[in-house]
Amino acid sequence: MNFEEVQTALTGKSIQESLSLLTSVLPGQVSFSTSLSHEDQVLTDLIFKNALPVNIFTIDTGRLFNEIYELIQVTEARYQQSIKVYFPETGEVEALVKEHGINCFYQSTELRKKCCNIRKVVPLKRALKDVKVWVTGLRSGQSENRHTLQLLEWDHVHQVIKYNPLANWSIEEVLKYVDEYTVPVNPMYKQGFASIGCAPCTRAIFPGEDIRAGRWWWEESKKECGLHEPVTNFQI
Ligand code: ADX
Ligand code: SF4
Repeated sequence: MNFEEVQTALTGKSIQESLSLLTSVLPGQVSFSTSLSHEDQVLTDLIFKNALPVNIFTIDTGRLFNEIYELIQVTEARYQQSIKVYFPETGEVEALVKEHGINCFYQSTELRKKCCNIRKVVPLKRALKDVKVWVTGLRSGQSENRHTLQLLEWDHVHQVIKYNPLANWSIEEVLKYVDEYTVPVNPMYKQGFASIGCAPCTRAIFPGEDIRAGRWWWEESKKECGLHEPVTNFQI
C-alpha cells in the first residue's frame, strides 16, 4: 500500500478503524512510539483496549523521570500488555560521556543535539526498522513548529508513513478522554509540567508560558530533539 492508497483508505475513518485497517493490510509493520504523555496514553488506551495489533514501543534515554518508569509499569499492569523498551547503544553513550561529561547537553546546542541523537534518534531508527507506518501522539497545537502537522505525512528520513491520529485534537479533548476513561497518567502534569522529556532537560512551566517552554529551556533554538524532522505534508 503506497502513501496515496493509505490516504484514500483512511479518509473519514475513526482512529480505531484506521489502525485496524492499517494493521490488517500491513501486519507487524505498524508501530506506535509512546513517551507516556497524555496524548500517548490516549492512543495506548485505544490500542490496548481494542486489542489492535500495533507494536507499542518507548525509548528509554537513560535520563527519564522516575514517574515515567512508574507509568510504564502501571500501564502494563492496567492493560496486561507490554510496551517494548528501546535503549541507546552503550558504546555511543559511554564515548559521549567520556569525551564531553555526563551533563554535556547544557554546554552547547551542538552537544545537546548530539546527546539527543545518541539517546533518542539512533534507537528510534532501530525501532522503525522494517516498519511501514509510524504512529505518533503529535498534535498541531503543541508548538509553532507543529502547526502544519497533518494526519498523514511521508517521513523521508525514516522512509515511513507517519500517522498522527491526534493531529487535530485540542488539549481539552485529550484531557476529556483521559478523564472519561480513567486512563493512567503522569502525575507531573498536575505539578505544572506541560511537555515531558528527559529529566535534566525538562522543567515545569509558568502560567501563560508556551507548552514547550520547559523543554531545553536554556536554549533559544527551536525546541525539537530530532525525532521529528520536517516531513512531506499531504492533506487528507
Ligand atoms: S520530542 O520530540 O519533543 O521529544 P514530544 O515529547 O513532544 O517529542 O512527543 C511527541 C511524540 O514523539 C510522542 O507522541 C511520541 O510519539 C514520540 N516520542 C517522544 N519521546 C519519545 C520516547 N522517549 N519514546 C518513544 N516515543 C517518543
Ligand atoms: Fe540528552 Fe537532554 Fe536530549 Fe535527553 S533531552 S537525550 S538528556 S539532551
